[in-house]
Amino acid sequence: MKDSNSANYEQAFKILEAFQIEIPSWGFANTGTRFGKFVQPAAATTIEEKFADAAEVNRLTGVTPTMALHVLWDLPNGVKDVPEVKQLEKRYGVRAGSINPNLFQEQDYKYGSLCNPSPEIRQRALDHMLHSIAMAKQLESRDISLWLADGSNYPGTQSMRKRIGWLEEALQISHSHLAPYQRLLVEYKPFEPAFYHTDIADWGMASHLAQQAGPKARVLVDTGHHYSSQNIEQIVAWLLHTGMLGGFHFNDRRYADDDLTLGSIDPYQIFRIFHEIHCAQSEGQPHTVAYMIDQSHNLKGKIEATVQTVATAQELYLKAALVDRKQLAGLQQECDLVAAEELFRGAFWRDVRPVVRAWREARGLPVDPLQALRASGYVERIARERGSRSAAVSSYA
Ligand code: AFD
Ligand code: MN
Ligand code: MN
Repeated sequence: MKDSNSANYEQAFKILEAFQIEIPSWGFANTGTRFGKFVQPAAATTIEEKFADAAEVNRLTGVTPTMALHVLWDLPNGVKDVPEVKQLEKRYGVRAGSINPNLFQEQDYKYGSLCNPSPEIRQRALDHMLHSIAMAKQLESRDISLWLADGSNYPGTQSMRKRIGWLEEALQISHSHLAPYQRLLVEYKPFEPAFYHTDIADWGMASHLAQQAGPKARVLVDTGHHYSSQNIEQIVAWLLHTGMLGGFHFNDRRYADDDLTLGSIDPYQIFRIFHEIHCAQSEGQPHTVAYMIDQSHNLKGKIEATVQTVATAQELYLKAALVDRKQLAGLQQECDLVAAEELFRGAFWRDVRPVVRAWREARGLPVDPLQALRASGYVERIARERGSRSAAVSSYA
């Protein structure tokens, strides 16, 4: 990039200036797989520690001003915890971001929450949704980001159609409680923890549910929630075309929802997703697309992995933005396949790290956030301070 005129740098700086991504509170906590957990001395075990870690990531990267909160894990006492969160926002300079209801851990939800055959349990789940929306309002959070684990494990054990009806009703009621500025993001996932059917299994179901819930509902695309051959950027193109794209949970996966660091397996796919968004936005389609990370690493250091994902997202976002869309459209029109592909791939191969480093320097940020994290001693310090506590704590605390 350096060798071309400074206009390129100016263009790239403008693009980077427009990019922000939300980090998940649960990305800093001890987690694991169903086969066990490897606790990390530096893992956060309190909401304050999560805010401190989020503030460190934002200090290093400059593009993560909000942190997604999980209702049960971060606000266990519900609205009573809101004043503490507001204080932490001020103290650490990071805002509460999307609010994630938790309808998958309580024993009552064994056979489902909003889709449970028991009307009492459905009501309990709906009350949790409304409580989550109330908390979001008090925190002035725009997005209520709903992932529903509901489903079944064996054919014939549940009426899938009845569950659709219950879900439609619950989301309509939830939607009616949203403030004018709020949105309900409906996330889909084909499997896990349910293994025969999941009630919101794909983008079509999520889009239907969002459209019938009301005008402030949209679809949330978690990049880990697709079968390995799925063309995610095509799903994104459809959601952009129909105006139903609400945002993303970014991570990477080799099999499905492995929550690996973004771009660690298939960075080209994320580039193609961002390209669809840049195309739509350059054609003037007004989209408020929420970029959020959803990862929680069993092995990598929590903060290191978050910084890695943020930096990777920035680079891929910029690479995709620098595609010469006008020239590409012409080549697509002429069906000049190789030229179109070479232009497209060429943008992906371009090394934007120098211009990202220059942008960071111009912003007074560390040019290499990972290296700055290591040099800061932050992780070693919190490991000493938190070490004894975190060993005793179970996951998702
Ligand atoms: C799990 C689910 C889903 C959800 C996240 C946070 O698969 O992605 O968004 O937890 O609740 O990864
Ligand atoms: Mn997710
Ligand atoms: Mn997931």
